[in-house]
Amino acid sequence: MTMTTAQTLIKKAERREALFGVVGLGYVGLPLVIELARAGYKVLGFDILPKVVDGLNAGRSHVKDISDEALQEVLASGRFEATTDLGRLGEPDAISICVPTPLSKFKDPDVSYIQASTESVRRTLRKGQAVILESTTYPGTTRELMLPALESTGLKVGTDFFLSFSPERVDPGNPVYGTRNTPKVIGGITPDCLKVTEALYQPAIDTLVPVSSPEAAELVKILENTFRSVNIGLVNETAIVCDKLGVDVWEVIEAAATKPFGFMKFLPGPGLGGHCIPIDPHYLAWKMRGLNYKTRFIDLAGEVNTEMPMFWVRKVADALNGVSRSVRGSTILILGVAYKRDIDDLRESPALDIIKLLEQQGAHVEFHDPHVASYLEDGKTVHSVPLTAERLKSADCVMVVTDHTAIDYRLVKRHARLVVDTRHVMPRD
Ligand code: SAJ
Repeated sequence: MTMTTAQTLIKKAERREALFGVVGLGYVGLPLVIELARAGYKVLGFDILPKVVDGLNAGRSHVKDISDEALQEVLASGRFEATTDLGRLGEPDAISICVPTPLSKFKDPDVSYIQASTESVRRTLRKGQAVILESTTYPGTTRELMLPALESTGLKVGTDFFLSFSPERVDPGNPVYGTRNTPKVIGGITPDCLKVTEALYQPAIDTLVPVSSPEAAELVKILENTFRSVNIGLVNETAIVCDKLGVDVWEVIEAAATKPFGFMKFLPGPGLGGHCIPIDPHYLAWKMRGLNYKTRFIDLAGEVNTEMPMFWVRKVADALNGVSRSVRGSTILILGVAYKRDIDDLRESPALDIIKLLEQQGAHVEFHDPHVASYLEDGKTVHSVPLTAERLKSADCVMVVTDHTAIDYRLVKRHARLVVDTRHVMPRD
């Protein structure tokens, strides 16, 4: 009895004979490559950046969570090769698409990378291939945007090829949860799409969570990140409320967190950074606008979170005012510019907004970040300055924006004349 295409692919997966393709070798795609290779698959990685591909093939990882050693081990096993040649997308039996889904400057979803990848896959789509979209996107993208393109080849989904959505859940810098031990949600266009995708991921991921459709899987991811954005917005608003009432918001939150049920601790901060939390909820807001529904929580959380940089700049102005100084002409040292602690990523970092606001008010701003040596600001390179007693003493105000563990906060406390601490990390004794 001849096996169906689905059965053949499932067998190949069980025997680790399936060749796995991963499109997009960044902080999502590269960890997935490593786990797939460790599980026994041969993996062909695709990226549009030659320097990324060359670096990976030379055993150099550009992703903080993946060490060169882990990459070299996988290369030495002969189970990984990176290429820029998208014409080779006909080779893999499974293709995971892990490309960015940023916002356009009008805060609309920018699904151009998904479209470009889908087009590349379409060109070489063949019988027996499974395509899995991992990039966070609005509900409906898999069915409305990818499916028609792939079926325009004449191949039938669920029979000739398979299409699913399985959201990435990478938490950069998380020392406990990685790609293998984070449960993975999967939604297939057809039941066989789901079965095939489960068989393909099963060897590399400890726990799989099947759901009934790609839309459900797309919404799971958006709900996860909207949950964070809304709760961070709530504690940021609480920080503003406590400031007006002269109450310590961190004391209030720590005490609330002693409730053993029904409460989850989030902490106020300088605003919302990263490539996900500030962005993903707007994918849903955009989709629902098209259906005449206003997602008020998402929009309101976005408003509160984006006003936090200005809130903290006003705190700096108040602190300087307290010592009869103005922001204008003051030297302000920013500690930490990455969007969260112990990583080097600057995307959407509120530190950049804070620096811009302070400079607009005439301050001279320097920064120290142990993970960020420099970054490009309006075409010029700004370098991290060494954290020394002299530098601290000479600053009119020191502002903790990202609470990297590598920073010596006792040194800051000893020498800084004024400190504005947006992360409540300074020693309190
Ligand atoms: N933040 C706060 N207060 C908090 C928590 C976070 O102000 O209580 C800020 C952070 O400083 C950061 C931003 O929010 O600027 C996002 O922080 P994050 O901890 O959500 O970190 P991300 O965006 O790197 O990763 C998140 C994942 N994080 C966690 O679940 C802890 C997860 O939501 C997703 O897997 C990931 O986004 C993604 O790729 O979607």
